[in-house]
Amino acid sequence: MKKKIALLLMAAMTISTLAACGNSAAEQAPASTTEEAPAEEAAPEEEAPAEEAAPEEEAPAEEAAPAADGELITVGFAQVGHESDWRAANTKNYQDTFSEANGYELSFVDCDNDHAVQIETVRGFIEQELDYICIAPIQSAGWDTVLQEAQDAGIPVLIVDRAVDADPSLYTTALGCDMVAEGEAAGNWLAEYLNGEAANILVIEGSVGASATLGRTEGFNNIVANNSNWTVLDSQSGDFTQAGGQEVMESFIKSYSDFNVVVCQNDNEAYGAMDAMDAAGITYGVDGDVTIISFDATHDGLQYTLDGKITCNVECNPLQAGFAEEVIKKLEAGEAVDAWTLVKDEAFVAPGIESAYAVTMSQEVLDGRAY
Ligand code: GZL
Ligand code: ZN
Repeated sequence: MKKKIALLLMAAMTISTLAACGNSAAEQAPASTTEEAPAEEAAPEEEAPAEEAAPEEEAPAEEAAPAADGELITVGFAQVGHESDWRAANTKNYQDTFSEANGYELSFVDCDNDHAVQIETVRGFIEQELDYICIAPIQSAGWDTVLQEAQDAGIPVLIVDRAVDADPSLYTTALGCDMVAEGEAAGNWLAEYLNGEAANILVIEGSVGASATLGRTEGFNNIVANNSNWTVLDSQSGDFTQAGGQEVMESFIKSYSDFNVVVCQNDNEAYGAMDAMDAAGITYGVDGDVTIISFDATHDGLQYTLDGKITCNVECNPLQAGFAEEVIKKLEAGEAVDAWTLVKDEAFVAPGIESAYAVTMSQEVLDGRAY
């Protein structure tokens, strides 16, 4: 019943559910299937003049494969934004999975890295009485109130990709990678690689307050603590973007001259850092003065790893929509769901490096990747 009302509401809705962030159309991920023509174009009471009346036979609406009870399952997805290649892969995976052909009506909103927009987006999903709400939280803090509102409205919430700093009883399930473990994997590999050599480390962190940033920083620092001849010279946020990575690396180069390790908390920041080091004539990679560690292991990031430019790349698999769909199918069937689903990942290192903590890159490994 809820779905029927929601669908009617959406049909009546005259505002587009395109990304609420006001960014350029080019930036917005493709609209979901629930975007509506703006109000001024919708004139339901007007009848098309007789001569233009549609032929008696209406072309049948494209039949979507209905869900079990014959209706589309309505899913809202409040996505972080479009800050990185990883995010683009994650967004595409959700749009491919929660398609009408698969029995879903997806309301996708790109929240453009703006926490306030993301909160209002979730409130909008609650008002539309969607069947399920997925949230990839831009930041961990500030979620209790709106999660309580969703729970009061009886709408199951899936926290996906990143984590929220809220009482777990306020949402149905969470899924994603273990960011602390990713940070520790990077540190453990570095200790193995340096084999006792000292390290002066610069860290380009991800977006402030994101669980991916907090976790990777915590995990890596757990290993720094075990290596007395390692020094973290500085740690600044590059906001998970290439421009941010370049900007922070440029400022680091102005302030520090004795660093031999740069940790970038995602591939796009690493691309920016490499641009900055190129411009400054600083060499990096397996044959350079600076060892770069990156996270995400996207296709381009692994190409740089294969080329020996990024020496170690710790994966965080963006293809997570299938896990979210599994949860929704179980809930539709009235089955219990796990509170937490871990999305497994691994680390990769440049050719010629053998490691207990990482897979050695080859063209075959790169060609075998799904993203
Ligand atoms: C990790 C994800 C992070 C990626 C970045 O699960 O949240 O956000 O590492 C992305 O590329 O911006
Ligand atoms: Zn934008």
